[in-house]
Amino acid sequence: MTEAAASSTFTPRVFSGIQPSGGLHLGNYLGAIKRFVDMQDRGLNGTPIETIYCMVDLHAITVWQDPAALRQNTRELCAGFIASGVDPEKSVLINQSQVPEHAQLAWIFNTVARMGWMQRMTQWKDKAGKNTQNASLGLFAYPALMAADILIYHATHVPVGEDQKQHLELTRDIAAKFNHDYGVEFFPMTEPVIEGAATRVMSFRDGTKKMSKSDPSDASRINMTDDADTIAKKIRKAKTDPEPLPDTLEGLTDRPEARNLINIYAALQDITSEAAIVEVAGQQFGTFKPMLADLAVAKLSPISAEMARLMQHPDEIDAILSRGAERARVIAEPILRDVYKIVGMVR
Ligand code: AQP
Repeated sequence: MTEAAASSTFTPRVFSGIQPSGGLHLGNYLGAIKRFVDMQDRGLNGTPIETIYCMVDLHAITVWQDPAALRQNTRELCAGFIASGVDPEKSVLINQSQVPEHAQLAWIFNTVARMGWMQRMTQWKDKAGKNTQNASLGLFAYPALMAADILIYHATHVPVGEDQKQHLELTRDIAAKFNHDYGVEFFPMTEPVIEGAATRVMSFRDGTKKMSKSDPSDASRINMTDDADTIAKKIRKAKTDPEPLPDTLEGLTDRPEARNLINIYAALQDITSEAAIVEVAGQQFGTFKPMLADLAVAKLSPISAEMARLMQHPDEIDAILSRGAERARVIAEPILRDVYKIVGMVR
């Protein structure tokens, strides 16, 4: 089966997810949610496309989550999606565990994926660390569940940050092996969509590490719930170097912290990093950082205010997720039924 043949027969559909494993941060917003909203509102290359966005709580529990915190983080993540512009009328907005077909298809994929594939995943190596014997089986199988999240909707496009590229390649490997083993053209060859100036937002403490929920240093990231003063303070204190900003991106080679701030500045304004560096060429960080802080506060404060308002109404959030699950299952149920038929399950 050629890739072109595989992808051309499927209705274009977008799926992506975020783990409720902690508070949302600027990396999640610029690398993922902001782009989810663009796809929902502008479609893919101008063509309208169906969009499904998910809080992946089953993924979150592959490392320990306090149950009360998980519930709170799931609702807060849903509020973050909506406050950022994901419209539950336009997009299907779901919590993963409320659509059981994800986990059901993941089991089938556990039998398709190979141990060697999983062992090569850098996220597995990073998160399990040296003590792999003590990591959960779920953490090891994480990419098979992610493949199921995507393929249970026959999703053709997945907007993600750079760090998820390898998992998307594995999703294609699983789809291709399933199709090959069962002699079908059932699953699409899903395309990752990794675009924009901020596909990899880095830590404010170390420009070689990605900004992450699990970084023990709160100063390493901007949380979407941070107030204006905290945002400004974190940007002011972000690690940089003593040189002024150059007039081309080449001038930022070997200056990862400066490059990170330029990428953030560009992504917040929806311009390219090339355009951003031209705009601020020659500035010292003493001038650039306050400008970046003002921009970040202007863009992020309305979102955090709306998140706080939505969090006053957890029942409404739960109702949105129930409705989303119903809509999602209309797509997922028949696909799972067909998978069981293909595999030979008596139903
Ligand atoms: N720093 C980042 N820059 C750009 N995009 C990012 N994403 C995450 N961090 C950055 C993108 O956000 C989406 C959801 O990520 P996730 O929460 O499911 O998992 P993650 O990548 O493991 O996020 P964290 O913050 O790093 O969580 P922890 O600390 O728990 O491991 C994905 O599209 C991801 O690319």
